[in-house]
Amino acid sequence: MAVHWFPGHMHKALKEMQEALSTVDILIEVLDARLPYSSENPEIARLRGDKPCLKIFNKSDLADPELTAEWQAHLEQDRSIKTYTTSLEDKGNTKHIIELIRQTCAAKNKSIKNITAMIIGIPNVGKSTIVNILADRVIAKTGNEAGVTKNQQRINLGSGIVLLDTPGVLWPKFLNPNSGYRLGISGAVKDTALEYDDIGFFAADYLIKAYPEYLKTRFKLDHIPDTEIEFLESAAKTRGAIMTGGRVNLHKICELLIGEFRTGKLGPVSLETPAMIEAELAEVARIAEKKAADKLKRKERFKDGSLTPDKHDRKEVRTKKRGEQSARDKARQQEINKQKKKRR
Ligand SMILES: Nc1nc2c(ncn2[C@@H]2O[C@H](COP(=O)(O)OP(=O)(O)OP(=O)(O)O)[C@@H](O)[C@H]2O)c(=O)[nH]1
Ligand SMILES: [Mg+2]
Repeated sequence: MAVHWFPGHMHKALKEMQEALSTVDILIEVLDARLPYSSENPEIARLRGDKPCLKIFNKSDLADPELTAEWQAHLEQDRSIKTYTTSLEDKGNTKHIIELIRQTCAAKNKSIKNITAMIIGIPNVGKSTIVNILADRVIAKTGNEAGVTKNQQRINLGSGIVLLDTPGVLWPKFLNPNSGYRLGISGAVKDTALEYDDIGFFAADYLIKAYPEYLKTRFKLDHIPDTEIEFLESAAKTRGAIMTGGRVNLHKICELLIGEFRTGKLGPVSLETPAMIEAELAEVARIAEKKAADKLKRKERFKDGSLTPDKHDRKEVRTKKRGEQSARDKARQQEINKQKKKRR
């Protein structure tokens, strides 16, 4: 089942962000360092216009450092993009964001004195945590679940900078379904909108190929099986995720695997690479092209009427039957008339 979560409050939050935009000088888009592509909201790119935007890779303590560096180099090939990594573990680094905000705004408008920065991004990526670190006090509510911040909140840092914390938002449809799975695995989608078995299978399939050694150590396995189902079964046995009767509790082992990924217990793991995304987007484009071509073909077939083949066939059969019936009625009437004549 594809992952999908775009409740009404996100639509409202996006609208309110758009309304606040005219009072904002710079956007700080917080991305998840473990999934820099999938955590980038296309709605935000649309909303942003030509406002300066800093892209912050947060939760870098949980991500694979080599892949984080690869992603930064990849995105910065576009010279207008500047990325910056940070994490809860590295508060000194996070504070450096204030300097980056000033520099980026000054580059655009030298005379700017008072700056409003809007912090935006997907749910549960650490926006409010960053606000608290920058403010040096707990001022915004944080929590390890998607959808903690419900409304915009203005925080005056003093010295001419105001931060605007915003609720996490996703977008109506994930064009690349794999991005939906990755967002689900990362914790950006509310638990009630997820099937743990689905995202668990997706995660297991990726992890046995990308990080087999981490799984071997964490789940005390002598070797890594070839398929995700075999891995989940072996892991369930070592972790006691077994139901009465001895069957494997797949739901439980999937939930456990996802939990250990989210808390970093598996090791520093990233869920995507630039090469993977390039291949997936090519596949998405191929499917979209095929769909469009099929639609065009269907249109061509029926351009002379709105009837579907079924309806059309049924109408032909009905007309034929009616014709046969009226021929039979006519013959019967002629026979009756003939008999009448004879009797006279
Ligand atoms: N390991 C790790 N955890 C982090 C980091 N930043 C935030 N967290 C945790 O991630 C969870 C979500 O943080 P929040 O700041 O509430 O996230 P948010 O983006 O404001 O979430 P919403 O308000 O729901 O959109 C909390 O449990 C934080 O402690 C980080 O850099 N590393
Ligand atoms: Mg928040």
